[in-house]
Amino acid sequence: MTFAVKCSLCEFFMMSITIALSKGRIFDDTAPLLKAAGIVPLDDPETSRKLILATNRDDVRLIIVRASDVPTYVQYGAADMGIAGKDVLLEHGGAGLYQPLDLNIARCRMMVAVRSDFDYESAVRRGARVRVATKYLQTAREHFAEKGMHVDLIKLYGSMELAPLVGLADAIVDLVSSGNTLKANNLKAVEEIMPISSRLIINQAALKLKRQAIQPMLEAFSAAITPLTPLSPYPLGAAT
Ligand code: PRT
Ligand code: MG
Repeated sequence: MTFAVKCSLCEFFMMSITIALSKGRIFDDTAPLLKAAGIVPLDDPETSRKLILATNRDDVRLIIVRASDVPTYVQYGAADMGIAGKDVLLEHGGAGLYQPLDLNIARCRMMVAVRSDFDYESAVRRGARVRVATKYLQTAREHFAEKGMHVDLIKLYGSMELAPLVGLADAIVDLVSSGNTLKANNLKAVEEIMPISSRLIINQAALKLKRQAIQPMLEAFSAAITPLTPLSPYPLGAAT
């Protein structure tokens, strides 16, 4: 009897899946992919205060976390899988994570931007030491090292666009999507570092132990991905 109970609990554990997601653009773009995999949350994360959301499937639940915390929950196995931006994954480093799919969602670009009146090209030519504010220290460090530029990096947690306006930094490294935030703050993009999209991430141990449950989801996600249309070049240098 005890053995039978233990076994069914154990089977349920082996088959049940926790998916870590962040609210906002990632959730919005993920909902159709989840639906394609037959998963529909029972509450709307935008209006619900619940951090654990049940779904129409007894064996699948969603946890709602900060975008930058998704890889940490998956790395330590508190979630079996999750969806995170490449920006976030580069900063995290990807330890313990399997990254099988680029979902082509929440697309944007990682860019260097400065005040419209700042002559970035001349500062680079002169070898001036440029002060750069960003939330993306790893990515920024690598980018400027590749260019052979000496920069002082200042870590911020948000609203990077403000930094050049109040003299905290000469430049920022931030994500740009429509360009409207740069425009509204009298900034211009001067370099594109890389295109960004969100990836499916899976805990490496969960992939082995729960393959039976994970594999069909992986296939459903994969089939539902919209093919990648290349982003058109972003206008650099011009005050946007
Ligand atoms: O907001 P919070 O501090 O909780 O975390 P977060 O900003 O990391 O989360 P969220 O939900 O805003 O973003 C989640 C993921 O969406 C990011 O990790 C990116 O992979 C992706 N993404 C896609 C973006 C953007 N586009 C984007 N435009 N993330 C942020 N932005 C911001 C950008 O930082 C800038 O402030 O939007 C502003 C620029 O937008 P435009 O349209 O004015 O150019
Ligand atoms: Mg945000």
